[in-house]
Amino acid sequence: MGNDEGGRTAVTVVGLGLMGRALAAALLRAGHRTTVWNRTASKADELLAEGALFAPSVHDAVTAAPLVVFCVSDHDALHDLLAPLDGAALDGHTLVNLTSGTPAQARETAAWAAARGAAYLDGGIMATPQEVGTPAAHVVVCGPRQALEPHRPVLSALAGGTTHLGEDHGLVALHEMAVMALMWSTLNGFLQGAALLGAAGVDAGAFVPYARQGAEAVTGWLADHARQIDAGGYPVLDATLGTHLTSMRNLVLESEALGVSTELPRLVAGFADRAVAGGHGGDSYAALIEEFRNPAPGRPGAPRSEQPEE
Ligand code: FVH
Repeated sequence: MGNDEGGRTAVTVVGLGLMGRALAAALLRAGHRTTVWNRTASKADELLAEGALFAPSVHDAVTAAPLVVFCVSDHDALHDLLAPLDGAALDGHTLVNLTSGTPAQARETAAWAAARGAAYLDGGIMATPQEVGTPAAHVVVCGPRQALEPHRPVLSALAGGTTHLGEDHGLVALHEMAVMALMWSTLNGFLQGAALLGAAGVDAGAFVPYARQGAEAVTGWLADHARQIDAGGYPVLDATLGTHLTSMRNLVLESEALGVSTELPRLVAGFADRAVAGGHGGDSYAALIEEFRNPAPGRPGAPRSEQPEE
């Protein structure tokens, strides 16, 4: 199941959605003997034309290579595929799971695989399918480092780099969530801005140069804010949290006046309101971290013992 007579390294990809097809194509381009499997077999057609081998079952796909990459919709789908496999199929194989999930799901799957003799690396590809196989893509994995090292050369076909985040199988899922939290907040801010400007007859396209400038400014602030968060002190950097709060309240008022949703602006101002009330009005924006880390009693996310009595 290792190298074939031509010296090509064997690798399997299970799941040929948008991302799985891009992964398999990059492995083929790098010259690896690539076996694929997908529930809907027709999604493999282009890959077969490029030299991929289609396995008749997940069992055959797994046993075809020492390294098996899974990339399906979610962990339920992953479990459907893994459940019928036993130690005879899995023993000695390394499973790299690029399916998104929660840290608990990753740890559970790792324990399940270990009980069947397989090494499990939970992974994530920080890229769009179009970027896979280029330096713009980056692979992150977690789990036993010794399981990664023999497979680094094959994984290097997928991205410009592969980073091992740590032994804890939950770390990749947590990093993915942290990045998505940032992206969704950024996109929601863009949509709020586009709705405001749209109410004044300004196209979203005209907003883009200003939105980009704002997003780039925020990008530039991240390292300073991270230093303050890690140090636990928030000396003002540019504008105080109190100054931000005044502008946030204006945003709530103007959204209301224009008939645009005030849900997001009120949420944002609510965080700042509480932090200012807690004495952080003269601090930098990074002081808000305390609202995220320690939700006040009664706020969503606060430990249940701190919820007010009904
Ligand atoms: N697309 C992206 O940009 C990203 C970026 C970073 C993270 N991901 C994660 O990758 C996982 C797969 O995403 P995807 O974009 O490839 O997703 P789809 O194109 O929807 O393909 C889904 C595949 O999963 C198969 N599948 C679903 N349910 C089952 C099941 N019960 N049994 C077997 N296979 C299943 C599906 O098969 P089929 O519908 O073609 O038969 C596709 O192969 C995902 O976790 C992202 O969060 C993507």
